[in-house]
Amino acid sequence: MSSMQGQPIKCKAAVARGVNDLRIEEITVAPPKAGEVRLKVHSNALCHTDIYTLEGSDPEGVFPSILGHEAGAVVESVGEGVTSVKEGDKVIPCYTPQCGEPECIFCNPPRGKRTNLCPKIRGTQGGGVMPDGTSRFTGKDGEEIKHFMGCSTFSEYTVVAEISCAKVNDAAPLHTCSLLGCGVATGLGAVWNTCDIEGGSSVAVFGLGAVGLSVIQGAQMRGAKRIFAIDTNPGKFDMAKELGATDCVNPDDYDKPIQQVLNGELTEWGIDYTFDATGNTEVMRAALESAHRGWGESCVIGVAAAGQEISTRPFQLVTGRKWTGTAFGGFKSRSEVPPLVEDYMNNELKLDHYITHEFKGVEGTLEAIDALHSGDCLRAVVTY
Ligand code: NAD
Ligand code: AHE
Ligand code: ZN
Ligand code: ZN
Repeated sequence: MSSMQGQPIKCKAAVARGVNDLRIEEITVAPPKAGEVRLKVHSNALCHTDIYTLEGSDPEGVFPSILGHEAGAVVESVGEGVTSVKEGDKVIPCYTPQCGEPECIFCNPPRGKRTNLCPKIRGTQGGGVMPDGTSRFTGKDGEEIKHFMGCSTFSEYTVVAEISCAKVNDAAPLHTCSLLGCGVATGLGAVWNTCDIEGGSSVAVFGLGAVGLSVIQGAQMRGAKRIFAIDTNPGKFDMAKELGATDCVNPDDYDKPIQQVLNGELTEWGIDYTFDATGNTEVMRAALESAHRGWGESCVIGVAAAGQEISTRPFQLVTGRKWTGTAFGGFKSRSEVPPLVEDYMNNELKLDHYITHEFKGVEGTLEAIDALHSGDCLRAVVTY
């Protein structure tokens, strides 16, 4: 049994004190309550959404808080009634929980087969607290520090709901598998679950960060015949080609809107499936308008800054295009993340190429943020 079972743990965390104000501090992490699990975080891969929140762009962003939601961890202790994980288990904390309760229409068939959006703890999670409405984190003066996305993995220890814990293989390398806690799983799932593309389809991906590149990887694995990789940073094209892109396109090379290039010039009628992985609402529009006349489907993955809205001429939808979106690639976290880990361990899913930067210790989070801003970083993994 953990020597700290039932006791508060003092540890280091990167605390977001305010907009762009991230500080390394000692915090206290209370023991898990009923239905909760305390985790020793092993590695955290920085996701663009953490930065977006730190920059003050998320309407749900609250301060002070502990950000981070793409991680691998080990169970330190469990609260009353927890049965699905135990001390020592390796887990991927997931921001989309899966309660699995028989009455949850989002977790169960028939309709629940189509979604991963279990709402069981979404309200409290969005408010930065645990399901009972309180926080497990306190700062050095005893003040409350909020949670974030049900994960808060910019900390050596965190507390999450049991229903947010995907238990994975005991031999899983957590620093790589952390990527399956958000970005890479999202891109793969956008292709495999949300759009469920057919082999032989054409695909276009706008934005070649880890999310967009994993769309390419997923499309290639599904047998897409033509894959357009679009980015204003041509430095991203080599990796896109390695993963299966057939055409790399830089919108800055053209003097007309990129949708007119993709739909009408590079293709006659547009592209079967298009994905936004930039978070830019103008790009979302371009992605929709690049989709094929009659049946093209465009999937919003990117998270837009607060207050931004998307628009297009209704005619684009009248002529058969569909606009959709994805959260965590539609993967049901507890049942569908562990098989992704198995695929990685069996060499059926490649992940290592996304890790372009590695840092040590919670302090490394600050360096990881600088790296993510550099333009040549896909994922910066910090191992604590
Ligand atoms: P990233 O910043 O690493 O990559 C974004 C890429 O977009 C960069 O390569 C950049 O050069 C490119 N880009 C920027 N403006 C462009 C433009 N006008 N045209 C073409 N390319 C452009 O980000 P990421 O980690 O890959 O995440 C991508 C987006 O997905 C973010 O908005 C993130 O918040 C979001 N996200 C959503 C989910 C979800 O579940 N829906 C999950 C993870 C991440
Ligand atoms: N909280 C924001 C929206 C942020 C958002 O869209 N988050 C994505 C995950 S980004 C992961 O990197 C998401 O899946 N949201 C679904 C959910 O339930 O949070 C806002 O606008 O309020
Ligand atoms: Zn994320
Ligand atoms: Zn549910």
